Amino acid sequence: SSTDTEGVTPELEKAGLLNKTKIAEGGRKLRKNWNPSWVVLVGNSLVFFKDPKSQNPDSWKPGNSRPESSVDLRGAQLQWANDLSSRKNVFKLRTVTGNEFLLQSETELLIREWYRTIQNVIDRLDKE
Ligand code: I3S
Repeated sequence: SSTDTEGVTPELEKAGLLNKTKIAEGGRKLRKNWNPSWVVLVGNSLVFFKDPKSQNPDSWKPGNSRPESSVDLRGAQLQWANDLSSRKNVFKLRTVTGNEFLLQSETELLIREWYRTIQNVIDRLDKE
């Protein structure tokens, strides 16, 4: 975004602990490997941290902690995916590059909030 290029820190939308597994890379199916992940929604990106030390509100700021990976939400798609797992409260995030992730929480309210917040970002980017 323009704020990035100006060196302004983008806005933190949401952060929390979810269970995550990547199920496809560039359209190629991957074997599931569920792990807890500290997930941070900031600007146009969903950023994943595996280090529990990263679980503080400032961890996502540049230089504060090294993310495991980061997903560009522009053009991404979200869908509920209870058919893709025996786990409950699961949704799938698919990026334009064909990377697919499942995100899950034991708490229905929590996963609903994540779904709604990420969808809002995707919708905002679609309109730009
Ligand atoms: O959709 P799948 O393939 O049944 O997913 C399960 C398996 O990937 C399993 O791994 P292995 O087949 O490598 O042992 C995982 O341990 C499970 O967690 C996967 O299923 P869930 O329903 O948890 O997404």
